[in-house]
Order: sequence, then C-alpha cells, then structure tokens
Amino acid sequence: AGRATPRALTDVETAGRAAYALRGNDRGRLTVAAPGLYPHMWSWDAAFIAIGLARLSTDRALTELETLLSSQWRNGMVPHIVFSDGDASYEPGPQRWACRELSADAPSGPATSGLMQPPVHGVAVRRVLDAARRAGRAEERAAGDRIRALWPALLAWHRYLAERRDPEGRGLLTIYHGWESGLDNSPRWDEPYSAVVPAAAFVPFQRADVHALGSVGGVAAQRPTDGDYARYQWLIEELRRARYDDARARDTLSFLVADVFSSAIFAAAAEDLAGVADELRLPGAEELRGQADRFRRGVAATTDDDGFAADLDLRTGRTLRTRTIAGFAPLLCGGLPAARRRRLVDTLFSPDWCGHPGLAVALPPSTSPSSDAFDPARYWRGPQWPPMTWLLIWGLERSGEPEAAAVLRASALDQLSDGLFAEYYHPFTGEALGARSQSWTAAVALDLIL
Ligand code: 9WN
Repeated sequence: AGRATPRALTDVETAGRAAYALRGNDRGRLTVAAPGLYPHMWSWDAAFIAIGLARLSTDRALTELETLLSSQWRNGMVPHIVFSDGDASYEPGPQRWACRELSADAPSGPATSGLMQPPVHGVAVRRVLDAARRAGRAEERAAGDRIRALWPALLAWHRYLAERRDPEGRGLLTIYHGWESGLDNSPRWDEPYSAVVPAAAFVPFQRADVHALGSVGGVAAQRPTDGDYARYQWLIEELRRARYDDARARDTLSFLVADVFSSAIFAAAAEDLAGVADELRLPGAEELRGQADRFRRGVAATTDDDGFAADLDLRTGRTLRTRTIAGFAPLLCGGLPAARRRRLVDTLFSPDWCGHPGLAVALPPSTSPSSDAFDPARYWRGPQWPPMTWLLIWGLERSGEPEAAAVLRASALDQLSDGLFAEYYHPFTGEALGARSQSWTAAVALDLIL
C-alpha cells in the first residue's frame, strides 16, 4: 500500500509544529486534549502528552502528571476528565456528573468525571525518567524527586485497579462505560451496549461534539450516533444512582465488561513502574510485578490460536470476539509463546489489517476493513488513531519485534507529516478527521521524531 500524498513536511518541521500545537493547548499546569472539542484534561491523553512533552521538557511533562494525579479520588481512581475552569462547552459537564454531591471519594479541587481511562500513566513515568537521564544529572535528580513525591498516588491508582476493578482476580480490568476503554464506539462494545436501554425520562442533553466540529462537512457521519450518545448518558445516570461506588456499580450497571486492551496497558505500566521502583529504591516493586504477571496472564488467556485477544461481557459471560485493534493487546504486554506472537504480528501486517490494499498509509485501522462493523470515517469503527499506532510501535519494540516496529514507525511519520495532528485519519483517503491540533497526536509525533 502506498500513501495518498507524498510526505508534506520534513520530520523536523513536523516536530516543530507539534511543539507549537502543544504550546497552544497548554493552560499552564494542564494541556487541554484539543482546542474547542475537548477543552479539559483527559486522563490517558495526559499520559501521552507527558510522553511527548518529555522530549521538550521533563519539568513540564511531570507537571502534567502532577496535575492529573492531584485530582485523584480518595479510593485511588484517576478520573477520566479533570475539568478546567472557564469552559462549559463540553457535555457531559460537571453538573451532570455531580461527583462531589454523590460520592465522598471525589476530590475537593477541580471538578472531575466519575469514570477512569486506560492506565498509561506508569508508561509515561518510565519515559519521563528515561528522558531526564538523557538530559543530564541535575534533570535526573529533579525528576527522581518528583516521581518519589508522586509515588503514593501511583501505587494507590494501581491498587485501585487491581482490587476494585478486578475483584475476582481474573487479570482483566472491569469497565463501567465504553468511555473507560478510550475506544468509545468501537464494535467491541456493540453487544454489551445492546443491553443498555435508556429510560424514557432522564435529564435531556445537547451533544457538544457535533456542535464543536460544526464547520467541517459530514461531521455526523464521523462521530458516534445519537443512539450511542443516549446510552452513554444513560450509563452516567446509572453510575450516579450507584453513587460512583464500585460494589454498587458492579451489582447494578447494565454495562459491565472486562476490557482486554486496558488490561494489557495496565500490565505493561505495572512492569514499567516496577522497574522505576527498583531504580529509585521506591516501595512496591513486588506488588507491581504481581500486577504485571496477573494481567499479562489474564490477557493471554483470552487469545485465539493466532494470539488475537478478546473482551468479556461480564453481564452475560460471553466472550466478545470482534475484529478491532484491541485484539493486538498481547503485543503491548507480552505473555504469548513466541510462535503465537509471530502469528499475531503476521496478522497485523496481513490484508485484514495494515496490508489491506486500500489503505492510504499502511497503519492499523481501529477496526479491520474485513469486519462487517467497519466504517472508515466513524470514530473508533475504522479510522486510524496515531496514539494507538504509537502503542503498537512501543509494544513491538519492547516485545522483541524491532523490524515490525520500524515499519510502523515509518508509516506513522508519513501520516503525521501533514502537520495537522488530527484526532483520527480516514484509512482509505488519508483525510484528517475530527479535531485538529489534538494534543496526544502532536505528542506522539514528538516522541516518534525526537
Ligand atoms: C469521551 C479526549 C478523548 C479521548 C477518547 C476519545 C474521546 C471523549 C468524547 O476523546 O472521548 O471520553 O467526548 O468522545 O474517544 O479516547 O481520550 O481526546
């Protein structure tokens, strides 16, 4: 597969523009996920942003993580949104969540949502420490001190995940909402969402996403549907009724799924943090390695003969075998026998994925073009998302597949050379879709280039 257009910018120019885009989204102690569309801090975006910022300033990268973790809940959960002041345009906003009114665990500072997102943060801490070391002694010492100060929060976050989100010890994280997976309307969740039936009467809402992107043509076809949104909002209503309490949520929510992709990220992050604990002589290394082992095994246990992973619907007990990018979860955390891992890498480059002849750039689409659920323009149902490409490159590098990683890296740089830092890309036309100057897209560009 060739690319639709030749590389527009050199890597150095792309990196310069990426730094400029991140600077434009910097509100001092937090970087908004995207101007206009997402004017607040998002949890997993913040981790990717820290990974990118580490290439420019480990000081600013650590500030990002500190801001996020200062909004940690008392039970250890790191919220998926930290609302920044002065922009009420995102829906659902603080009033809809009403976290402080409903839960004694909600933090006292800025308002937050009552959900979480995939725990990429440990990976970010590892990368920031590495970048600080490359920068010199003084920077390494400063970063070490600040990571030490963050350590109790990081351990509490991982403990929350291991205990409250996997009480049965399956080695898979339970999520309460598609938003918690970060892959909101992925076909992964079609079956479990079919059991989410919004009650006729609940507080009406206005969609903010379609409105924010209104100037761009055909936007509705690139976002989740109104039916999806009614379910998203209804689940928040169910969570409010459970007062954001994990035990009540588990008993009452109409959506309850074991998310294999988040689980793989958790295993990898735990492994990374264990290494940091050893190096900085911090407590908890054994506990973190235990989490890494348990979740690596949990992920591997869901795989088919080709190593392709599956989610689990905890309400019905059904395994959800969908053809989405989440199936490559074992490439992030390891744990497959070598032959199976090879088959999984072969699958990644097969015509069902990166080897599809129609692709503008040979990168994994969020859903396989061979799947009935594939929709090339609609959000997580087909488009390519640069942070997901980054995760796969990083996973392939750490799981002993450097050639495969290099191939994806070259294609990723082709895609990012448009300098737009789009939220997602049309896999067949190469067109930029969704928000522009999306922070995590700029951040992964910086990390890949510098
Ligand atoms: C809901 C911020 C976030 C990403 C998610 C992406 C999208 C939010 C939305 O934007 O989700 O959390 O409003 O659609 O799906 O992965 O973290 O960039």
